[in-house]
Amino acid sequence: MRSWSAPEVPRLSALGLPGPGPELKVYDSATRTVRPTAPGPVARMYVCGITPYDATHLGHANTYLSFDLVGRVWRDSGHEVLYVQNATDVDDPLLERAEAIGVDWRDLAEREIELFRTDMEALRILPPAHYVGAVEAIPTVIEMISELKAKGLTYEVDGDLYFPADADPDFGQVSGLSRAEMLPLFAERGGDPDRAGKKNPLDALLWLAERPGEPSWDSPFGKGRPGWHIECSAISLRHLGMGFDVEGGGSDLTFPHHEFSASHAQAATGETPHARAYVHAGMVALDGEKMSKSKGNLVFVSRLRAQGADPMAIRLALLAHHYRSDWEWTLSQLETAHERLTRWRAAVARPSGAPAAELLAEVRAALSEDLDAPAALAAVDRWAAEEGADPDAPAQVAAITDALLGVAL
Ligand code: 5CA
Ligand code: ZN
Repeated sequence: MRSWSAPEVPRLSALGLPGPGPELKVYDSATRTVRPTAPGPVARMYVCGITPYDATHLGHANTYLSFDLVGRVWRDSGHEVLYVQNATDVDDPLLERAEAIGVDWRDLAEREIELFRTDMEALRILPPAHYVGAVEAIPTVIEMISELKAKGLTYEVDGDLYFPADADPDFGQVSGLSRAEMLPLFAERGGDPDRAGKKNPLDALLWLAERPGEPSWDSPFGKGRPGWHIECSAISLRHLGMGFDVEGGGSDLTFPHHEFSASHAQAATGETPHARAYVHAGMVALDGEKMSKSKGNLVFVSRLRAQGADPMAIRLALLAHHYRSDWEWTLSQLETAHERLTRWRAAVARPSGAPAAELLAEVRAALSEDLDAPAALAAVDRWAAEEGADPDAPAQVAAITDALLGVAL
C-alpha cells in the first residue's frame, strides 16, 4: 500500500550542532527493564497499525507518536531506520462495522486509511518504508501458515486452523503473564477460549474458513482469511526478518497479540527472539474509560484540526505525557499546548538566545532514556524563558525541536 509523505528532518550537524546523540534505551515488556536498543547500522522496527474504522483517534495518534520518537532518536544517534507498519484491512470488527453502516468493507478501509495518512502527515509522523495491508499480505501469510503446518504445528477445528500455544517453548515470555491472567485477556481481545474442539483454550486462530457473506481467499487449507496474530507475524518476518530491534504498539497489544506474533514466528523459524524489545505505549482515556472504537468515546485528530487546533499543538499535548503512562484527555491540555507552542514560536523568532548546545544535550538525554518527552519539553521551556546573545541559537533550537520532537515551529 502507499505510505504517507515524509516530513523533512533537519540535520543538526548542518547547523553546527554536535552529534551523534546517545543510543536509545527503552522499556522492554518482555524483560521488564529499560534496556539499550543497541541496533546495528540499520535499526529495524515493526509497529502494529490501525484496523481502519474510526481512525484516527487520540489513542492511535499517541501510539504512533511514541514510535515516531523511537525513529527520531535512532536517526539522531546515527542509524538508518527501517520501519514497517501494517493495516488490518480485513478482520471481524471492520467487517461488522461495514455491515452496520451499510458500506462495502473495502471502501470503509480505504477511506479510513486515507484519513489516517492525512492525520499522520499533519502530525509530522515519519512514515513506514513499508506500509502493508493484511489483504495484500495474504500470500505471505499463507506461506507462513504452510511452514507451520509442514512442521506439524497446526490443527483443525471444523475447518479452521489453530496454532497450539505450547508449540513455542518461549510462549508467555513477551507478556510475562500467568495462564490465569492470560485467559480473561484472551477472551476480551479477540480470542475464543471457550470454543469446543480446541486443545488448549489459549490456542490462536491462524486461518478462518470461509463464512457465508464474508470475504475469502483461496489457500492450500481451503477458502478463508487470516487470523490476526499471524498477519503481523508474517509481515514483520517478510520485511524485517527475525530479531528486529523493536516491536511496538499500545499496551493492549502485549497479550495476546504480540505474544502470539512472536510465538508464530519463533515456531516457524526455530529462531528466537522475534523482536529484541517489545515496547508498549500507554492507553489514552476519555471520561474515565480507555478511548476505544467499541465504546465510541473517541476524540478524532481530524475533528480537532477542523475545529482549528494546530497539529503541532496536538502533538505537544500528547508529548506532555510520558509514552508509557495511561492518561485521560481533556480539552484544557490542548489549550496548554497551544500556549506552549506560542511561547516557543516567539522564542525562536528572537534575534538571539542562550546557546543551544546545552538544550540539545538535555533533550537528547531525556529522549534517549526511555523517551522522556515531558522532560524534553521542560528543557525547551527553560530555554525559551531565558535570554541570550547567541544569534545562531533560535534557528538551532527550531531545528532541535523539529528533528527530535517533530515539532515544527
Ligand atoms: N490493527 C490492530 C493491530 S495489528 C489494532 O490494534 N488496531 S487498532 O486500530 O485497534 O489500534 C491501533 C493502535 O492504536 C494499536 O497499537 C493500539 O494499541 C493503539 N490504541 C488503540 N486504542 C488506544 C488508546 N485508547 N490509547 C492508546 N493507544 C491505543
Ligand atoms: Zn499487529
